[in-house]
Amino acid sequence: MVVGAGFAGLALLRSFRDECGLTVTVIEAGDDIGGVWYWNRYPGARCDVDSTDYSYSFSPELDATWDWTERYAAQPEILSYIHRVAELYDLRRDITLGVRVTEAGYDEQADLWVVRGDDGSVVSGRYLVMATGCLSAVKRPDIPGVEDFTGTVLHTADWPKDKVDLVGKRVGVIGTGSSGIQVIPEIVPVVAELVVFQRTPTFSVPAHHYVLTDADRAAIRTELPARRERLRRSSTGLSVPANPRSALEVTDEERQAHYEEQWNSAGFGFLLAYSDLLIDQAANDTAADFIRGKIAERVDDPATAALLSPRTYPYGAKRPCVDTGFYETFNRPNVTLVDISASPLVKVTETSLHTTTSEYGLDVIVFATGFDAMTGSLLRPDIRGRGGQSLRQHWASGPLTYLGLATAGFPNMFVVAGPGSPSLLGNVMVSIEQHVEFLADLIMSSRAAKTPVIEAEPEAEAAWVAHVNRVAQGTLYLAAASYYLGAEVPGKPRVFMPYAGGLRRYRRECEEVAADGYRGFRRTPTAEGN
Ligand code: NA7
Repeated sequence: MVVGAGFAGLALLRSFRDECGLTVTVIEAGDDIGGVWYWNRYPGARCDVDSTDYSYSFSPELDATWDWTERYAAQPEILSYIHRVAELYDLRRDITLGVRVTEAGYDEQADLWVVRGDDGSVVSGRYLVMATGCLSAVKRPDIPGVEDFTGTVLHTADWPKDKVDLVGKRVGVIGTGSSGIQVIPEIVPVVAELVVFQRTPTFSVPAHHYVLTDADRAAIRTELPARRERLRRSSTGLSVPANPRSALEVTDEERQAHYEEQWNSAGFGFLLAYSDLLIDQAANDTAADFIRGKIAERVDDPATAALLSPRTYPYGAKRPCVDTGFYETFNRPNVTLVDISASPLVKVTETSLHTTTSEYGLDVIVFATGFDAMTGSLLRPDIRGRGGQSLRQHWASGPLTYLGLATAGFPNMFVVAGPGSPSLLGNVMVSIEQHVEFLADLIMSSRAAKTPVIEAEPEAEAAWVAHVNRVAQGTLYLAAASYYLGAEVPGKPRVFMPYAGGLRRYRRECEEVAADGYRGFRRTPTAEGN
């Protein structure tokens, strides 16, 4: 059984069913497939990674029949792509839509997972793969009085399917992460007034988005196999080359010229301008200063530019953004930036949003406040492993995984793109495909050896968690209150969750584990001896 029919769930279904010959059922909470790309329908939603790189690599047939229209695909086009994949591989027949998994328990006698849905349905199967996404459990801040608001309340990650009319409205957007940064410039031309409530400023660089021409597409097609191989072997899964040099080993002039060049083309890859931006504070400062300088150039009012300039954490330590016209939005007369770190939001009334110092009359409130990241979608259902132990209990002090894929005491349960994997720190598509390949091989080789029950050994899990922590210690990631660190939800354990060693190193670790007879996984026959 697979939970979730986003990119990960669909890749699992195709691989496990069509390549491994397993019987697969996918359970999906949404009324349609697509995962984050189903739910995040807000205006301006688009991928931050080049469409070509943010697509499946398993099928030349699929590649041959699909052409992206833009450098970064918008949400509707990504969803169309997902629908195309489902059609091409006849995936829908094994997907149950509109059922949210509420419980999953391991039956130790039968060695089966028993999964319950919110519609009362019960299904069971030998393997349970959680493909529920690392950014899918929607986070709605608990501001008193929201239910009294007579206007419209929206969340970017749960945007209505029907068109929302924002023309001539007074709109407040809370949050300036990737979603806020995309939705704000998109809606500003039509709204009467826009009030942006910012708690922490974000580092954003220009996306350099453009419509692909026939010539672009022809070039992409020609280089696709080599590009895919490059991505597969890279540390980030991005096609922007990583500069191996230190930011501190070049002259100020040379560095400035390089940043300028990257600024004018790299998009998300700006983070790869030098090799030590995420490990050396002095190196990071050079990039952060450069970006702050650009913000000052793009925003007319110096006080607003200062508010939009991050100063409390290193560039890249929180998920950096790419934008199209975000900073310029604040030069419009109908846009106000409110610093809610200085004056926090305190309440909502029928017509207004209140901070400690002011009241803002609004027709629409947009929460762009993100997710309970990485663990949210895994801990919202009640998952119980051996001896009825709950995952919530097992992970009470933070997620414990082996390779980010399995957790001790929960045999035959796997996670794709979960905590402990590098998925959030690079192109998630490359991680997803690597995880799916690894799991397919692990499961099939275990079944062939008549040891189909697979469980992470506690020692292997402890060693991996320690390794993930050790790798993070050598980076600047720990210097920001980010969702990588569990800081996005009050009371969440402060543990660095993604694997910061990069995709290349992670893939090598997985290959070594496999070559070593899947070291760290205990593989046994079923209780019934099958
Ligand atoms: P993010 O990146 O988590 O951003 C959420 C934003 O909302 C961020 O600016 C937060 O400020 C703000 N926020 C969150 N909770 C609150 C509360 N309670 N009050 C005020 N402001 C709040 O989510 P996105 O949806 O933008 O992007 C998610 C991912 O999608 C992104 O990383 C890409 O991978 C694509 P904070 O920084 O916490 O102070």
